[in-house]
Amino acid sequence: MILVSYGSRGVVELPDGRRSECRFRRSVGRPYCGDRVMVEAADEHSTVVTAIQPRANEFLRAGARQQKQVIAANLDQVLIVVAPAPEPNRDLIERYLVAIHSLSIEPLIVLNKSELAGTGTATDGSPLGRLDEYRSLGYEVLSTSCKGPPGIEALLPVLERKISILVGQSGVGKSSLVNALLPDLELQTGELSRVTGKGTHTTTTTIMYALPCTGKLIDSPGVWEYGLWEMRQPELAAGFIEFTPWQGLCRFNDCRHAGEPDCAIREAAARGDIRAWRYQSYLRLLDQGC
Ligand SMILES: Nc1nc2c(ncn2[C@@H]2O[C@H](COP(=O)(O)OP(=O)(O)OP(=O)(O)O)[C@@H](O)[C@H]2O)c(=O)[nH]1
Ligand SMILES: [Mg+2]
Ligand SMILES: [Zn+2]
Repeated sequence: MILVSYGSRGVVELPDGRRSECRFRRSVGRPYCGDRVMVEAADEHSTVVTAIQPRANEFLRAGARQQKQVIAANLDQVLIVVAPAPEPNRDLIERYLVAIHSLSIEPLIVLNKSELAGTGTATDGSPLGRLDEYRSLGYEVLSTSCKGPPGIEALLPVLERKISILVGQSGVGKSSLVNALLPDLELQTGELSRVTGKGTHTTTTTIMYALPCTGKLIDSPGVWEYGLWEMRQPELAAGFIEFTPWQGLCRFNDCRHAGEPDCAIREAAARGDIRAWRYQSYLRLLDQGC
């Protein structure tokens, strides 16, 4: 399994658990974090990837220049990390939920820095104030803190025996969570920030770690905006899971739910059967080219 991939080189975990530096051959293609690969010994200390196994899934994003970026492969679940500071951008959680739904894997929402939460976010329409509404839609929402109660205990059972990735805005504490979950691991975050006194150390590479509980945890670079990669309208609508009971009930089979007559989904939103802010979010994502 590939733990880190940068350019034409990376680190691979061998079947016996040892780690080895490896090179990628251009003819084999570039493997990504989480890829299962075949390797050959190159010399005493390094290996060469000779084949990449077919992927169960690829977690993608559209890069800054609208190019396809593979963040990681073969995931079991994605943990969307949010925090009271920095506050999530509008539609960020929706974008992640839609992308994760399209891979048929489990999303979880993690409110980190939860010791800072508590005042003024309950009903003000901010993404954080809506965490209870995500819960009532059926999503699992967990609270953590790396600086005090409730700590990170809530994550332990959900990470067991799974390959999980932490995603979210820069500075919400993804690397701090990894650090807290792997007390024996010398991560640059924490140590480095204490030394430089800068307070933060931005992650630049996606890295997979082995958890003591036999799961794997991937830390990823924070984003400013999560860009969906080539999402078509039906996929987008499917990612809004509460639309499901009304799918197929619109007058037009190819209804985009954006103002067409006799649109069951728009009517459900007008009645309040679909939350208006979720429907508005759908319309914005649709407008942005889905
Ligand atoms: N108050 C508080 N601060 C936290 C908590 N978790 C992390 N931090 C702080 O938040 C800052 C950013 O933490 P990181 O772990 O580097 O954040 P990140 O999400 O990995 O950021 P990127 O790598 O840029 O994506 C650091 O100064 C941490 O000490 C928390 O639970 N509470
Ligand atoms: Mg980080
Ligand atoms: Zn419709």
